[in-house]
Amino acid sequence: MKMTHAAAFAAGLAIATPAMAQTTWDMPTPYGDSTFHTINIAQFADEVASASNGDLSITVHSAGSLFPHAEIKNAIRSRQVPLGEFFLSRLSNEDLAFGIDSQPFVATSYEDGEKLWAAQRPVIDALLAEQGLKVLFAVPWPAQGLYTNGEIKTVEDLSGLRFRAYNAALEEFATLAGAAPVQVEAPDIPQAFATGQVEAMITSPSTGANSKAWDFVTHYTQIDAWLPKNIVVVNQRAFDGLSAETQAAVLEAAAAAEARGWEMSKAEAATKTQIMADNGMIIVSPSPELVAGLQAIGAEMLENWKANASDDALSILSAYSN
Ligand code: PCA
Repeated sequence: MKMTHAAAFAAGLAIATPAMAQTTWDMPTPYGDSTFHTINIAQFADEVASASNGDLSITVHSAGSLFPHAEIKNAIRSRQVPLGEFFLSRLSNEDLAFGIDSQPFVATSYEDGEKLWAAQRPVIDALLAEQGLKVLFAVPWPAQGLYTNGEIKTVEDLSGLRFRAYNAALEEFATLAGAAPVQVEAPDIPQAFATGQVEAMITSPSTGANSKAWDFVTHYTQIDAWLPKNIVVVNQRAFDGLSAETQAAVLEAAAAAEARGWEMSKAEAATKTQIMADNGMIIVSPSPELVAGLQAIGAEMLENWKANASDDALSILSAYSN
């Protein structure tokens, strides 16, 4: 009797509850939970779970908790994790095509950012496919601005500052401005300022507000210099191992996440700048002298970029300029 009862109970449960998750994927990101990108990928994970009827469940691991930023791409490549998010232009040491969105003043509006991504995507798709990686989507950070103590009136005012950097382009930028670049991951920014490791930075209002920049700098100068992107990538073999229905669910959720992420980014620019102002930061427009000096640095960087870029990378720039 007991056995029959248990069996009937189990059968009833199987009917009454939705299908259990068959596959669980871990998804690392370098950025913290309050970052809009992380909120967006958490929603992507939710949508994949519901659209696949629980067949695929994705667990987001934020703030570099599963893999350090520098290792995420290779962790996906070697199938230590099936998918993940990272800062696209960090791959520019592999091919400069990855870094065009972090070149100053190439694309500074969302409209131009979209055009640039359309030109960049086929090249990025092909480069990552060679490594067994499939692009799911990419989302830009808001335009990058300058955080300092005191007002910066000309590029010369940046001279000698310990300058936080997040990729090679920003290192080059800081160096050309006469500053001293120091690589610091986004979650470590408050600590790096508190300990004096860095004293200025360029990043979005999102990262500025999330790191409570008002605790360590007085001024935010809206130089709106570039719109760098995060990218979400899946291991092709892991993707191929999913059922056709689940693959379709992932691609559909990815397209939705890309569209939603760009809108979130646009909204962030204003709301996070306001939060910095509300917390006492002085928000300034750059002086014409500062703009001219920054543009001269950007022009020099772009010449360097062109001189070292692959033909595919150069094709992005010509497609974008057309
Ligand atoms: N925030 C990230 C990347 C660009 C941005 O706006 C960071 O500062 O690391």
